[in-house]
Amino acid sequence: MSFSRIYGAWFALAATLLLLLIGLTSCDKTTGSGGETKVTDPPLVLAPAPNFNADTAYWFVQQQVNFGPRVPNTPAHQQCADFLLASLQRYGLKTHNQAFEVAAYNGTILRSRNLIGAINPNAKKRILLCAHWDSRHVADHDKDSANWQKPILGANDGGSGVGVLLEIARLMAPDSAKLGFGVDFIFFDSEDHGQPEFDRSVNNPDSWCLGSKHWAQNKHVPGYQGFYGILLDMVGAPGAKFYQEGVSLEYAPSIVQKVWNIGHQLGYGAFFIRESTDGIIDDHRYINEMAGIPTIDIVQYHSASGGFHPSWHTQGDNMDVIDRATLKAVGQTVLQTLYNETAPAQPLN
Ligand code: AHN
Ligand code: ZN
Repeated sequence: MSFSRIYGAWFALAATLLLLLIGLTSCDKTTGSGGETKVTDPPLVLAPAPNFNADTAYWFVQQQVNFGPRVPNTPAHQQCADFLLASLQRYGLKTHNQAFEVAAYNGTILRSRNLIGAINPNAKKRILLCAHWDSRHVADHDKDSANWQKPILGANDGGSGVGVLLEIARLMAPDSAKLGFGVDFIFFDSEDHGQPEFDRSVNNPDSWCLGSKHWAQNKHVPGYQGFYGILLDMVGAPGAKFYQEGVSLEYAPSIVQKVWNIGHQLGYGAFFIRESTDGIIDDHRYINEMAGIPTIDIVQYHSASGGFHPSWHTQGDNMDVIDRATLKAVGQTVLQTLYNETAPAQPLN
C-alpha cells in the first residue's frame, strides 16, 4: 500500500470522526439558560404543505351535527351519509358506498354504510385516513340516567374526525398529481353501537367497530393493500391531549413516532404527548389485527386520568366541546405527515 493511500484512509477516518462529533453536539441535547440539559427534537425537514383551515373543518363538524344523531336505521343517518359522499365527490375523489347489514349486540339489524373516497385510485402505494361517522344510539355515560336512552349528537365522538378528514381531502385533492401515492379516506359506520353499560341482558365486548370489521373482511377494492393508516377519534375537544395508545404502539410504533415528531416540530407539543397509554377497542384494532395494515389511533384517551373526555357518550357531546385549535393541531399534523411522504424527511446535517 502506498504512502498516499494510507494517508488518505487516515484522513477519511478523521473526517468521519469530526462529522460524528459535530452531529452529536448539534443534535439532540442543548444546554438551557440555567445550565440544565434539555432534550430537543432532531431536526426534521418539513415539506411544503397546505394550510389546514380549522374554520372549514369546524363547519364540516357542524354540518354533521345539524342532521341530528347519526344512528343507523334513521333518516338522519342516511342524509348525513349522502352529504359525506357528495362532499368527497365534489372535491374530485373517487367514492365507494359500501352498504352492508350487520347484527348489533341485541340482534337489531343495522343497515350500515362505510363511505370511502380515494385520491389517485390507481396508485399502488396507499395511505389510509379513517374515522367513524356514526353516532351512538344511547348516552350510557350520562350523569343523568334519564338521558341514558337518548342518542348522542357525537360532535366530538364521530363528527370531529370526519370533519378534519374532509378538510384534508379538500386540500389534497388538487395536489393529487404530485403526491406519488394514493390516499383513501374511509368513514366507518356502526363503530359506536356497542352494548350499553346499562344493558346487562347480554355480554358482548365484541359489539363495537362493526364497520371496520366488515371492511377488513370485505375490502372496497379486491386485493387492497395499505402502506399504513391513521385513525382519528375524538380530536375536537379544547386542550385535548393525545397519548401514544397501546395498540398503535404495538402494531405501528414508527408511525406513532413519525406523527408525534411532526406534531412537535409544528409547535403542537401540548397536544401530542410523548407518553404511552393502554390500548383501546377502536377501529384501528381491527385494521391491524384483521387487515394487517399498520394503523395508529390519534384519540383523546388517557387511562391514568379517567379515560375519554368527560362528554364521552353523554348529551354533552355537542358543538360546545369542539375547539378549532384542536382540529387545527390534528389536521395540520396529519396533513404534514402525508406531504412529508412525497419528500421524505432528511436530517439537516
Ligand atoms: C371503548 O369502549 C374503550 N371503546 C369504544 C370505542 C369508541 C367508542 N370510540 C368512540 N366511541
Ligand atoms: Zn363513542
